[in-house]
Amino acid sequence: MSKKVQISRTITFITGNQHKVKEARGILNNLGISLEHADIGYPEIQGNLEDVARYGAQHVARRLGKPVIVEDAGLFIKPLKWFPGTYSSYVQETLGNKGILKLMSDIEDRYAEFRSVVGFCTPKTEPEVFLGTVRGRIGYREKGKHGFAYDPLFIPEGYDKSFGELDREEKNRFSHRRKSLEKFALWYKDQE
Ligand code: ITT
Repeated sequence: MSKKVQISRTITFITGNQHKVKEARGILNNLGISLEHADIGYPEIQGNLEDVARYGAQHVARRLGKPVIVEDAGLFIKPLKWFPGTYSSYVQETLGNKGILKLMSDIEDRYAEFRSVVGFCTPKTEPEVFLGTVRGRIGYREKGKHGFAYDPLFIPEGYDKSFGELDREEKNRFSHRRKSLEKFALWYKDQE
């Protein structure tokens, strides 16, 4: 069978977020893929996570002339009509976790999910996207020093601890990022 994409054991992850790089390395190294990191930025178009990841991956793969992944993630809170969602970066920088807790102070329904979409592209192929989701709830206060950004707020389903209270290895076992990257890795290996 002919190869659909050119397989390389090393892929470049384009992100400005060092925490994501550490998590992604932990996940992909276990799956036999090694990651290089480049913080070169890419245009983030208006749209959902898939749109952003698809466009970003294609843009950078063409520009660098090598296979790349990008990842667009967000926290989606149901009683806030899935806010902050695609505005998660902006909201983290402005309202922050304390602002989210304030918005939710009178709200009983705490359901939330983290979503991660990995976009993969090579210079000569069309982009592919892979979605990973983890269900959970928003706590009543920030808990834990691990992780980053929204982690101290988010308590995954079946747990009493927030992502902020789990070490990287434990978060990596079932996080949104684990699921999107694993889907990508399985698809990628199937290209051989
Ligand atoms: P990029 O350069 O890869 O875009 P970013 O930090 O801007 O890095 P995103 O747009 O994907 O990443 O993330 C939106 C926001 O959600 C941002 O504030 C992140 O810090 C936060 N976030 C993403 N993944 C998270 C996770 O696993 N735990 C907690 N917060 C997370």
